Order: sequence, then C-alpha cells, then structure tokens
Amino acid sequence: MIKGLIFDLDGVVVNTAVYHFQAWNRLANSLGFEFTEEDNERLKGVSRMESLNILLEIGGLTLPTKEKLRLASVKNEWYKEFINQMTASEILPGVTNFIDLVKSHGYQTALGTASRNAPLILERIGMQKTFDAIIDGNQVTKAKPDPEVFLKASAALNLEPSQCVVFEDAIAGLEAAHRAGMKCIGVGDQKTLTEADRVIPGFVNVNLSLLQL
Ligand code: B16
Ligand code: MG
Repeated sequence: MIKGLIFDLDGVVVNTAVYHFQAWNRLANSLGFEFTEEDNERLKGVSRMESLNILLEIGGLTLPTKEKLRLASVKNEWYKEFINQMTASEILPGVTNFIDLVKSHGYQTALGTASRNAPLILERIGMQKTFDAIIDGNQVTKAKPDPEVFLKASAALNLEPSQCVVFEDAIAGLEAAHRAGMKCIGVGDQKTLTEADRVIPGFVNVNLSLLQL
C-alpha cells in the first residue's frame, strides 16, 4: 500500500530546465561551440558534473579535472542568477493542490532531487516547509539512475521502498525509482517516459485514483 510520495524537483515541481539550458548554452558558447535544446534533454535529471561531461563530449573537448571543476562552478553562478529571480508563480500548475490533497489524506511527502541548489529553489518558491523530508544533491554520492536519492528519501520517511511512489520527468529518474524498488509515475510525454508505471502530462485535475498502481 502506498504511504509516501517522492517528488523530483526540476521538471516535476518547477521547470528549472530552461535556466539550466541558458547557463549551459552560455558556457558552450564561451568554449566556442553550439549547444541545442535537444542536447539539453540529455542533461535532465543528471548531476552537474555528469552534465558537464556530456556537454564537453558534444563540444569534442577533453579537459583536466581542475578546469572542469572551474567550469562547473562558472555555470552554476550563471544558473543561480536565474533561480535567484524565481517566485512561487513558477510552481508548475496543479502541484500545490495535489500536494495539499495527498497530505490531507495522510500521505507523507518527500523531495528527491539531484540538484544541489534545491534549498535555494525551495526558498525562492516558498516550499521549504512543504515536504516531510528533503533529499537533494548535497546528501547523495551517486547520481540517478543510481537509486540512492530515493532510498534515502524513503528511509527519511520511515517507509519501505515498496510503500513509496516516485514522480519523475527524466528517464534516469524512472530507472532510479525502479532500481529502488518503487513504482514511478512519469510527468511529461508518454513517448519519452516509456518505462513509467503510468504517465501524466502534469498535475492539473489529478486525483487520488492516480495512486492505485
Ligand atoms: P544542480 P532534478 C536535476 O534536477 C536537473 O534535472 C539536472 O539538469 C541538473 O544537472 C541536476 O539537477 C543538478 O542540478 O546543478 O542544481 O546541482 O530533476 O533531479 O530535480
Ligand atoms: Mg527532473
């Protein structure tokens, strides 16, 4: 029986992918190559350093670790300029209502995200007290598709993995949820999220019957 809901952040609660794209695009341009929105799809749900590795592969560049750490930090400063401007208006449609609904029916909620900027984003959108547990990129050592982030989230809720369902927009996140032994509801496009147990386009008009998986 499902007792806990674990939400990914980027692509599920907010759409920070657009800001990641602008910052990665600026970095690619500064290194002398193009980075497209299609390329950006490969970075969804993937950690910051792994994202940089993919970007450098696209640009055909091999750089020493010290320089990669510097570039990741430069990108993050540009990204933070965007997220510092975020407000609650950027919470994706239906999310707040759905979380209120599940909480009023006794479900526990957690955030399970790869982002190390999650505390700042939650503060900006006024959701720092919404979840019973928050596991973000600062608390995990292994990035999705490793199940670590979701296993830590279920443990923080004192639940078994089988009692939790994950909401994810990224293929790496779906795989992480299944490897954790959890059901996974894809948020986005059915054609992309083929491994999900169910797919919703978003949270508008979603009710509790969704949790009967
Ligand atoms: P940061 P999620 C992920 O968030 C993003 O989808 C991914 O594009 C990003 O590289 C990753 O967070 C790390 O973010 O640079 O802020 O630590 O989808 O797991 O909520
Ligand atoms: Mg995501």
